[in-house]
Amino acid sequence: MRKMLGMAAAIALTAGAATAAEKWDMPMAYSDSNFHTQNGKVFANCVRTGTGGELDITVHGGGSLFKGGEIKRAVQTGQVQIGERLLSAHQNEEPLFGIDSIPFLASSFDASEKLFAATRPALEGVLEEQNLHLLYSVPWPPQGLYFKKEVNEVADMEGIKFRSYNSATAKLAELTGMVPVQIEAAEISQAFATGVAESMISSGATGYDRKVWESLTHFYEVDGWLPRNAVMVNKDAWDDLDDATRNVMSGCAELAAYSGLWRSIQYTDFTMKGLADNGMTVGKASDALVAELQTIGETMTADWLNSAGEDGAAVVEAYKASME
Ligand code: PCA
Repeated sequence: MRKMLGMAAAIALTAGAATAAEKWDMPMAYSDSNFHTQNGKVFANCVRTGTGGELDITVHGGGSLFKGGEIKRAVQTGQVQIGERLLSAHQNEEPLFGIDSIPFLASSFDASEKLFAATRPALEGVLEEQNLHLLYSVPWPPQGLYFKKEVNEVADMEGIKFRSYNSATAKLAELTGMVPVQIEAAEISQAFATGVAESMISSGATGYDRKVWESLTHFYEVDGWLPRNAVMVNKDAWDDLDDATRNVMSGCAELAAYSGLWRSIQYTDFTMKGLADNGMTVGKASDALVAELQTIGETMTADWLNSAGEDGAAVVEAYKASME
């Protein structure tokens, strides 16, 4: 009898160990209230539910675990198993990462989705070489210009300190006579309050999340491009999962791509109204300004195509064909 009890206890222990939940951390750079972070939490819940609690992902928003600029490396090196990053901020590593930030190449939600679909096969290959498995990607709302004064043409931007978030936005600043300073979204309220920066190009979403009306006065809709966040898993961690868990994650990722897109679309009008309700002047950029920016966009497109070679050109061709 004693022996039997002992065996039963041993079996129970083994079973307990085999089903102990695996815990993953998921750093995200944007505030907890931001729609990407909210969507990431829904994704984590989906995985928790789908695996019966065996894979338990904790989302850390607002850059609290790793700052935006550190997240990609942290996932690559296995410091964390999964994370979300604005890939265009890593264009210096690989031109393809910056394809979503070429001014006026894809400037609507529909175009952004088509550009991503055309980019995805090549992008997955590049990420895999960096020990990353791509799960899903969600666009930010269209990008517009923020200032603390009225701006009607590029000449009005001369010498302004401009907050950039990737090399494309830094380049845009240079080509418009502004002075770029790279700052993560989590830090922009302070940067504007202290005068380190006095303008930026971003979505209504980020202006709203960071309450930029405390320092800035104008938002000009430009619809320049829709940069995207990508959720990526460390490839070793991915390979270690069993098939059933990988299937759940892929299913939840597909769902998150749809719900994230939907949230982004909904948040666009909501946040634009929010900026106006808080006293900002919100409206379309002047035709003259848009025309000047389009010319700059052509220069930047040519530069990007030069840097991205044949593979980049093939992706752009595939995208253009899908838009016809
Ligand atoms: N918000 C992010 C990236 C693009 C956007 O709309 C930011 O400003 O950092």
